[in-house]
Amino acid sequence: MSDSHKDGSTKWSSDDGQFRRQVSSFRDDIQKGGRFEPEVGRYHLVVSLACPWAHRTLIVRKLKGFDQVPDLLPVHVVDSLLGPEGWSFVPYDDPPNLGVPGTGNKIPGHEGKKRIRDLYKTADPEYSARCTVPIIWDNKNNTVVSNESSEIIRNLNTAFDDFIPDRFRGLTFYPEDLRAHIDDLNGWIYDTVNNGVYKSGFATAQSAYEQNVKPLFESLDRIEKILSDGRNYVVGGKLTEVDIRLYTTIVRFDPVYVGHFKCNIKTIRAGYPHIDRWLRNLYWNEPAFKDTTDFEHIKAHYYQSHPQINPTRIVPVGPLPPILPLDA
Ligand SMILES: N[C@@H](CCC(=O)N[C@@H](CS)C(=O)NCC(=O)O)C(=O)O
Repeated sequence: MSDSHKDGSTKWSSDDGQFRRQVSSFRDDIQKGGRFEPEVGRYHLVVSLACPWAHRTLIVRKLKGFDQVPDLLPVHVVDSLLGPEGWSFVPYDDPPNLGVPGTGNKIPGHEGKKRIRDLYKTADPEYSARCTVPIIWDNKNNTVVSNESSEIIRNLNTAFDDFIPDRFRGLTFYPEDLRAHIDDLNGWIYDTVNNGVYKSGFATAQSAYEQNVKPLFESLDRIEKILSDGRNYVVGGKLTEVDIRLYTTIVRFDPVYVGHFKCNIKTIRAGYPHIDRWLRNLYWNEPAFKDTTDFEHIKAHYYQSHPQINPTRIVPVGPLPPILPLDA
């Protein structure tokens, strides 16, 4: 199941003031016997640290131990600013405070490419849709394997199991026995929370905004209730893709979505004590979450990249701290 809308639209807003996310175009998997064979030194992950969809892939990459194998799936981080030309590669090699090895554009053979768009155009000269992150780049065939994060994170459960240390093999965040439950949660959390913050923030009509911000907070109420028995993971007593996908929205909520996207009925820290406890546990106790979360980059991106929402491009100082300590 993918997260994308099925309407094929490439527009980001429509006549009724509603934000519509485009359908992802590259939808392959890395798998034995397929077009994209698992190999070391062949695939690259291109991300923005600001993007919640890309953030999912960074978390799974780290949880699966790919960072322990040189050249397994190197990460390339774009500049925080999303300009009129789309995402561009950072002009320096090691931007500060990354938490992941940022190599800019050091994809062998493509060093001259300044923008994500240039990679998409290499993969498909006819490509005319938005050039989104994350992407998995195949440097053997010079193409994009996938630009759909929900499918990338599923694929990474197994794609490279032959190359990673033993303890990471077989580790999956979409276990067989929980699939029906995970699919159900993913469905409404994607629509009302992950994408709900965007639909609220990018609405260009009062009615469209209210039609999305209210269901967003109803879903947060529902999640708060699920977590109110003190559990650390949303489903099945273990870390699953539900936690990973929810985390990347919730960690951005108070620093960005409350202000920039007008999702301000409540904050997480003051209004949702159980969601906040769940969030702090993941951030402070699981390095894959903390090490891939860069609040400066996140705030800079949102507040500076959408002049239609924030024409001054001023980045707010708070909230301080961006996330509360574990024992708050
Ligand atoms: N369905 C995609 C959505 C990815 C997406 O929308 N990424 C945004 C950043 S948060 C993007 O790259 N936008 C670039 C643009 O609009 O030009 C996925 O989950 O992988």
